Amino acid sequence: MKRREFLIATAAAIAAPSFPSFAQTPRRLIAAKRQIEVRGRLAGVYGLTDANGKPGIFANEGERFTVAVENRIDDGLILHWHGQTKADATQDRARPDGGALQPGGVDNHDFELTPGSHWMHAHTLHEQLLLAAPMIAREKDAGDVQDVVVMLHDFSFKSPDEILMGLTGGAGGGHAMHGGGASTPGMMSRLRNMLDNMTGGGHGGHGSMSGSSMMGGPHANDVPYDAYLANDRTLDDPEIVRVTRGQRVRLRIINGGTATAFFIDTGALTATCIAIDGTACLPHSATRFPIAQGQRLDLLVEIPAGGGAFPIFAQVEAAKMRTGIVLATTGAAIAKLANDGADAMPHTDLSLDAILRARDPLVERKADRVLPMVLGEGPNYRWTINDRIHGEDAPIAVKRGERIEFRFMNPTMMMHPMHLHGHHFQIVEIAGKRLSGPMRDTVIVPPHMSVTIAVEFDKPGDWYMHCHHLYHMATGMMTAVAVS
Ligand SMILES: [Cu+2]
Repeated sequence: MKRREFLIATAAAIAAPSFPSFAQTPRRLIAAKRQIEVRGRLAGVYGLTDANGKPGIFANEGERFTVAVENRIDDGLILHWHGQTKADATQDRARPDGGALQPGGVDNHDFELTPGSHWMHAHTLHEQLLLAAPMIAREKDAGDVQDVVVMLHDFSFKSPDEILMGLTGGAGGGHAMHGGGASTPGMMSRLRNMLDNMTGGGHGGHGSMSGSSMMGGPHANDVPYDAYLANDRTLDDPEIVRVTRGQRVRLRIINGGTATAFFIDTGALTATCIAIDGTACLPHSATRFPIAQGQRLDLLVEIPAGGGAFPIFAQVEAAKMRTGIVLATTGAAIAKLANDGADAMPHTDLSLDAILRARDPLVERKADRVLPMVLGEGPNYRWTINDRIHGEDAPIAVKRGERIEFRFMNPTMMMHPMHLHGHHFQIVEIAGKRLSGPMRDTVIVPPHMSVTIAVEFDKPGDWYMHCHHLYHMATGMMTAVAVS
């Protein structure tokens, strides 16, 4: 499919005022190669589209994901249904014994879609090649709003393997799936001491590209990207979404970036956050919102009666680079937008999470167990959980019905967006302070901070828990929870 056709199909899909039932659309999803144009150059990437070339799915609450997934890429495919809490563990290839769908193969799925803004993506380095798509079940109470889906990506003309080599310095690090590398006795206690002291700085042993980590400050953006994309486009040629004066628009923003956290900047429009990670929260209004890798933001904005053009930016944390889309009424003049914002954004943190409250929080009760999860870093870009890379780890055994609190502690200099498969959880503690926070499936764990999440394990099976920074996951920052 030509880029223009693809873009037209995308625009038609996301700008339609009402949606046909998913059940009436062809129930196929095809993972295949495609080409896009980035900053004047053609790039070979992957896509996940239905038989009409529309990326991902947009269905309605209550509908089922009864879909045949076809693998038309020349490699094994491991897809994750991110945020689908109603799916059995066996529906997800991204599990310890899930294997890969071989080229030419078909997987048949059937489960009830979880309402809200979710997404699907490769659970491998293929994610860097844009193997990701929206997976949205429009809520019954979504009301008379225009839905606009925005998928963010970080983009490189380098292959994901080259990027990984650059990070590990070619040392191979503790590559996931292969194990290897001994865990150091005493490392845990040293990490804990470091966390207790919260002295900041002074820890070395970082990968070759991450020198600033050794200089003491928090560190982000360890991959030098060529571009940042919103719905496959840069601000050189952004998507223009036609909107109506006085109409409310629900932005459903998905951070499909592999190593990049953004801030959403709604500029002249005050936005009301009504859901995060696909779960409803009490309304909170602002113009700037953090969104880490894997997270989603549902923002309501109202187009002024006077009309106009309204850029919605996604700017990289701790940097000026940005991408975005433009909401525009008919006839509005659309100014050229710079790829850099005027000022650098701060680092992402938990200040939004500290304010947000879940619409449907967990019932308050004491956890059955509290488990410490120390996020660590070793030489040559070796990222660990409780001092182990995936492959050296043992799954965390949990009984069905248990409520577990995971206390993430981060003595490293990078933020880790920690994601649990198959469950939403509640944030119940930030930096030692208890709270009844939002429900999420991916939580920011800032450098030198602790944050605790509560999870009700209600479904048997093995569920991955990992950092959603793709290269942290690939080099070891992953484990599994085994629910029996
Ligand atoms: Cu990480």
